[in-house]
Amino acid sequence: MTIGPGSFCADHDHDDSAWWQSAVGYQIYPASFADSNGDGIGDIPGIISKLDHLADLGIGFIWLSPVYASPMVDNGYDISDYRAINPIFGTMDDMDRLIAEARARKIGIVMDLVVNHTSDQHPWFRAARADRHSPYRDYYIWRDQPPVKGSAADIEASFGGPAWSRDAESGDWYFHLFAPQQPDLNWTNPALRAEIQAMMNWWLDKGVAGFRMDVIDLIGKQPEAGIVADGPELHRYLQEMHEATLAGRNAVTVGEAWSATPENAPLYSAPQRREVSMVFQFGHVTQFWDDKLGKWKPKPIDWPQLKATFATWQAALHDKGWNSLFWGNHDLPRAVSRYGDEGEHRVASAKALATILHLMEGTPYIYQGEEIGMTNAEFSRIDQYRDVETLNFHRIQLTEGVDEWAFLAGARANSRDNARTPMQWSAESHAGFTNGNPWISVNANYPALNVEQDRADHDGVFQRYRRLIALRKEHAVIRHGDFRLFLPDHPALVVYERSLGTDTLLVIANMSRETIDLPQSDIPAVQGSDIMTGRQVSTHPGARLEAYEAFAIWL
Ligand code: TEU
Ligand code: CA
Repeated sequence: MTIGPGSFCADHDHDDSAWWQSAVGYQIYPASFADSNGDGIGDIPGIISKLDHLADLGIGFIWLSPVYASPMVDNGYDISDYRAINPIFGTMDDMDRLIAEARARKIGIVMDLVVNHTSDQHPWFRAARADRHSPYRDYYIWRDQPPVKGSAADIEASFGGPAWSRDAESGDWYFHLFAPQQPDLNWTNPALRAEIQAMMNWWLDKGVAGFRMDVIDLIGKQPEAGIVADGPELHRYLQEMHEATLAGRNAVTVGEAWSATPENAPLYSAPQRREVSMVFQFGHVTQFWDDKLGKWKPKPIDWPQLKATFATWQAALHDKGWNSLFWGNHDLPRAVSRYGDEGEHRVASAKALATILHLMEGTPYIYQGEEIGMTNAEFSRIDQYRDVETLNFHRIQLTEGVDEWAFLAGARANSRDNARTPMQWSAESHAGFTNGNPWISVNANYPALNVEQDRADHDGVFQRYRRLIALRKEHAVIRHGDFRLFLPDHPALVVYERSLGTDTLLVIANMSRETIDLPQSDIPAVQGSDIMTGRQVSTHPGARLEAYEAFAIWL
């Protein structure tokens, strides 16, 4: 294991892997985590006050969603100053204190690096639109005419509508893959790239542990050729960035890459290529979206398909790169609502999901609230939503003839706001999140579903996560073992083996509401104790698994 000045290493048996291969990440969405001053918006002092909860869980680093200066059109993913903190979240002193307090608990802070685009309020864009001859003009992407309908450059923005908007000041058209208030940066400009690299070094020098790179697979875009993701220069930019900022630092980096495939993912994370530690890949998410209406018309989860995706990714990056492992984030529905059972079997299914994810190879990420099995927002009216994407698509799809109820059903399942309701800390008012009025409603289930309640349950979700995180640090086979899937076609059983040297771990989960007796199969038949709970379990044919029961046993 490499231990450098900026490393947040865990105590485990020694091998030559990087610190972030034994660490678990935890994502904080600051507006919804903990509010310290009663304005209804979570903030950095709030995060500091909850660090002991995270240290106790055992995480190695926090991925902090954006806290930079921002007009908050996209909740901070529209940055107007990369070196300033948004006053609603606190001050730079608070930020420095967060880095120090986290480090004292062996937790690294991973900043969200949003450099595909800036806010339209960023001084670069203000200068660019004010003066065609400004050196900042070329930091963005311009056209003097809108693209011809149906031509290659006629691209649709991710939040709906055309990706080209007219700038009233200069009269020209600028490119934006997200909201019009999020103009895309022109990465072909070397001066722009150097500014981004300098900014990254500034944060690294402050002591942050690394970066989560927002939609990083888009920076090599060539809009005129209709190329958006995975452009021809993408990997050259990432290698240049690594060389200029990360080389020799021992940081962790994770690139968000919706276009990543099992074939091209090693290009990012193979160690010798010196790009990023790993990418977030979304095959397991998008495979259950509608071909036409996308996330707004989700398909039911099909476990054989989902297992096949995981098995493919495990094999694709084993010894060739590194996987990230996640069920949710601030853009996705709650894990237990999407892949488990948010009703009767909430706790059991949350633990089963944790088990099957955390015992695979890769760096697992926990999205805030997942460690207590928080559920989707359950909003039923459009005025309860805050998310720009949800509100835009509501307008667009209703115009296109989709029924209000159908859209709301899709949003109920897949809107980004499902994961953005406030963290449920206690049974006190507003779930202990704030003394004021939360910016988005707290889920009504908080009196019975909160950190205090779940942590007190030794069979609860938190204790399962805590155990899984500890096991990863203890056992090299969990970090680096070979992966083998059993019963690929079984509709509900998830069974796999991890093996390294003489250690073999068998993981079994029933991902359904029914009781299942293990079928005759090639699963090794053993009896012994579950490594998570110590209770006696059996893998013999006929052994009974209750709804969402999950265990792991040494062979
Ligand atoms: O998300 C990338 C992105 O493409 C998402 O908007 C995604 O397409 C959508 O949620 C699926 O419906 C990143 C951030 O995670 C997201 O919060 C930002 O809004 C977006 O980039 C723009 O910065
Ligand atoms: Ca606040």
